[in-house]
Amino acid sequence: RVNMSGRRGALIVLEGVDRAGKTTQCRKLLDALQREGHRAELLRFPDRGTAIGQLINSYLEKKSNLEDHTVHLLFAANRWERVPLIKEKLQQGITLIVDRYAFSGVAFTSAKPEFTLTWCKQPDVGIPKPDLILFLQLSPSDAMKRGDFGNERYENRHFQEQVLRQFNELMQDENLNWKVMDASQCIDDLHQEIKSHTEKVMEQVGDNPIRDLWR
Ligand code: 2DT
Repeated sequence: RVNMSGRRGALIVLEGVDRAGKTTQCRKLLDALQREGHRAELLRFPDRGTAIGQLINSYLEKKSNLEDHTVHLLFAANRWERVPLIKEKLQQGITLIVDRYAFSGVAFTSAKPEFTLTWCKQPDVGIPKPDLILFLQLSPSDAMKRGDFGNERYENRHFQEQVLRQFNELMQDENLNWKVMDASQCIDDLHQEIKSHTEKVMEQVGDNPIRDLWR
């Protein structure tokens, strides 16, 4: 379908530590935008449906072990394999709501000992740059109150604290449009905030070219 509006879609990313409510908020945002007549679609990373995604899934479920650099590169490859689709949809005027992106990629790997932010960013340099990154902020103790972590890899308090530290580093980058949201508030208030930031950005993108992340 061609894009009659002359306006491209916006690339909206939701990030945050586990249990912050990203997936719930992505769905609510999608519903709200579609109800108002916008063209919007959801993506999530890792995308466990591809061949690479299946390798990642089995690693996360602890059914396989992968060397740490190797799995980092697989997560990045799992984004690159969706880049043509992402660009196509944005050009068609479809707004994309993305549940985790390269920021999770960098935050989770660089939370492991011996990894630098610089090394971790490299494989994602050049993927489409988000127009907006909503960071759902939740303290580790509030996250714990939402119930036990699951059984997947990375789902423990110590590691999540390291991850949060790495996200905080990434948020210092002023070339990116980060908005920090208080994820301890109720679902509907948080949704309204997310929706209003998103709609503002959707207006602003116009026909601006899609930029490259970290380049
Ligand atoms: P969920 O499917 O519950 O979001 O968990 N991760 C994610 C990485 O380590 N690197 C990445 O690039 C991405 C996108 C975060 C997915 C888990 O995988 C981690 C939690």
